Amino acid sequence: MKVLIALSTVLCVVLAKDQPRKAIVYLQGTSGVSGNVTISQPSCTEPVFIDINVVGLTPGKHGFHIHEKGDLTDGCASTGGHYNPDKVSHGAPNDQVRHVGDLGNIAADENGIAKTSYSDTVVSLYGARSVIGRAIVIHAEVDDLGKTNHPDSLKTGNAGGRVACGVIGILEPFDEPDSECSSGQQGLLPAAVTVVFSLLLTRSWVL
Ligand SMILES: [Cu+2]
Ligand SMILES: [Zn+2]
Repeated sequence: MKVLIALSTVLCVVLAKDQPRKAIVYLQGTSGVSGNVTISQPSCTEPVFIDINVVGLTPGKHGFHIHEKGDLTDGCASTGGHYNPDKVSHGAPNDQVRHVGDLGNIAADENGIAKTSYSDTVVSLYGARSVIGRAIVIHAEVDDLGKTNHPDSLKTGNAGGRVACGVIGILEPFDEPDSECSSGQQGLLPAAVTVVFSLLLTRSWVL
């Protein structure tokens, strides 16, 4: 497993170095909640930066997650559960064990405005686990971060209904290949060729 992670990091560095990505989410809800979120990542080895602007919320904390599907055919209800490729328990953003989509809570002020930004080291816009095409969902209630005795605490954080959602779309188009999308032999070969070629190139410069 560690070898795989190291290998995918190498591939990532080789193929996608210094190619920043930026995503945009237009959030809409049925009860007047709206806003937008931008997710940017300078390169695939660096954390994402998430910038959130939402209005129309009830004052207080609201669960804020990435759900697995970008399907809004039945509003926020059809976005599935929290994005959880590792099939682990729900948690807080800073927990070792958490869903990839667990971004904790956002806090709305007395005017219903939530404006905040932070980084996250688990969410990524690159590779097989990219969150592009999935959905961001804001909940009616506070996410308990998996820390209460409620039966849903370790599944959803018991954050209640879904008050707004939007699909994570591409803001700045990118054309470069995605490192992990070809993590089999098809991907390893060109990567190996790139490494060998750049080594040869370096040597010929030295000589
Ligand atoms: Cu959620
Ligand atoms: Zn979760």
